[in-house]
Amino acid sequence: MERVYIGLGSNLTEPAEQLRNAIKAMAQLPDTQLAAVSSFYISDSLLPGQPRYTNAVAALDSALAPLALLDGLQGIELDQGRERHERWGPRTLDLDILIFGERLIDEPRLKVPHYHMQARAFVLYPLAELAPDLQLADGRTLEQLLAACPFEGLERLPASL
Ligand code: PH2
Ligand code: MG
Ligand code: MG
Repeated sequence: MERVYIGLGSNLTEPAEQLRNAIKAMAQLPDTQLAAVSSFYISDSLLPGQPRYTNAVAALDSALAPLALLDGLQGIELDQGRERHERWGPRTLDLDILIFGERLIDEPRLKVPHYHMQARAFVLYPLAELAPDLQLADGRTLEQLLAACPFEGLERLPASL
């Protein structure tokens, strides 16, 4: 089993409900257990002109290989109506593998640690709820990343799951 952190995001069709459904679906993945879920957070889209996003981070313990887990997550995205049009377009559900155990992965379909997480408050703050002492496989600590990434613009929802 390896500890895996997943970033969840949605800005279409009842985003909080999309996240709750995705969490239930991830708990049903083969050889995988749901270990923890962060609070939900709302923030503006990085791309202007889109609805606001709801984001969260989930911790899984999984015996799946990274690409098998990615297949499972992409299946959940499709089940929940994900359509891929423009890059960074609005979406019903985005499931990103942020961290996979101690691994550094550099494959065409999958780069881990997730290459944008270092500068995104909507990833780092929910992740810090679950793993404040996390160290990335490349040596950086979550504490260092948080110090360079203001909480500004994030709204933490009191009731989430
Ligand atoms: N995801 C994007 C683009 N912009 N903005 C927020 N607030 N949250 C997201 O998850 C997000 C975004 C593409 O992955
Ligand atoms: Mg994303
Ligand atoms: Mg994605």
